[in-house]
Amino acid sequence: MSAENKVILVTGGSGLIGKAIEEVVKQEKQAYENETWIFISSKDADLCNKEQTQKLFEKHKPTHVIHLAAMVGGLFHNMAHNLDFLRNNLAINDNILHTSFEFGVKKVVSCLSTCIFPDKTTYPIDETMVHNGPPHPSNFGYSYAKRMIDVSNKAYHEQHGCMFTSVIPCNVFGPHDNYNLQSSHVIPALIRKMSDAIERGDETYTVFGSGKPLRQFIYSMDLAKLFLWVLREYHSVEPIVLSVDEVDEVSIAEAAEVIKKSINFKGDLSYDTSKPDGQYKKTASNKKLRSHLPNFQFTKFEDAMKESVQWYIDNKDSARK
Ligand code: NAP
Ligand code: GFB
Repeated sequence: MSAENKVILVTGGSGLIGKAIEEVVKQEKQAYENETWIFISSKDADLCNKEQTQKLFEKHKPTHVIHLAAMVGGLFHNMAHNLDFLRNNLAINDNILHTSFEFGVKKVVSCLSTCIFPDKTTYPIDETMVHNGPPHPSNFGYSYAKRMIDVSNKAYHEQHGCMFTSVIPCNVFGPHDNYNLQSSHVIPALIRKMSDAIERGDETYTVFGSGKPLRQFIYSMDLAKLFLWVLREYHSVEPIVLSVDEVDEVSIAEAAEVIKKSINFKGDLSYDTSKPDGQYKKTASNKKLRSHLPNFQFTKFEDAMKESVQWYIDNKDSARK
């Protein structure tokens, strides 16, 4: 980005990824003194509400927006609330994109997810395949709302020349995650539940599902660095996958074993196959990212897990539960 003063509004700033971006911005503050960063939560504005969104933009007059705010959840939360995920995220996304257009925001970077890709597909999945068929039934509400971001970005670009783009992260984990067991993703759920099992002195812990599904997990701090690169150096409306390499894909069972080791749970893990597995795999190619950043180093999964577990242990009383 050029040197003139910028005001970067981060919606969803209080969440897992928002907090990681805030941490990285703090670390690099000296480098970008012409940037003012504003991290907001739903307490600052309910972005489902157009008027509150408008007031937020009037207050901060952002020149750039990183749009993270969304109704977000794991497999079980999505399965139980597909309509809410659809309506809330359609409303939030339309309010942010249209208000950004009305205020002449120079660039908006929004967030899709590798879980919105077609359920029946060839692998690895890449950015060109987002709309090539229906998503997995477990989270169709969230998926269609997210896909409409990409459609909207292209419409704003075609009709008004807006630089509205999006990134497609794989599954994310790290400090400041959501540990509420009704809505959380698998990694924070297992961290919290294994921590509780240790406190109770349990000798076994039951992981939901077969443990066989495969996932690519990116550490939130790595994703934050990539988000900043997209904001400053990526100038296309086409989405870009931000994921670890395909070889780094692990099974839920392997992830559970890494959590077990990191948190030092001495008991045995068992698997409750009466619980749903969700998507078996959603292997994404990060070839496009690698063509721009061939040498980007992802944090080793075990090291990132140790940091995430330690953060939870140090902050379990204040963590989002
Ligand atoms: P998160 O930890 O659940 O945080 C969600 C954020 O959105 C919070 O800051 C929340 O504010 C805000 N928010 C929710 N509803 C809002 C509303 N109506 N008005 C204003 N703010 C609202 O989410 P995350 O995991 O950081 O995800 C951030 C983005 O990445 C989302 O767009 C998500 O779809 C995407 N993504 C996440 C993953 C993942 O594995 N986590 C993977 C791929 C893509 P409060 O704190 O006030 O509730
Ligand atoms: O992170 P997760 O809930 O979502 O992972 P997805 C679900 C997988 O982990 C399933 C297993 O195979 C579950 O059976 N699992 C085991 C658990 N124990 C647990 C547990 O205690 N809690 C949870 N949540 N899972 C989501 C999408 O899919 O990916 C969302 O539904 C979102 O829309 C997210 O995009 C990134 O990876 O299956």
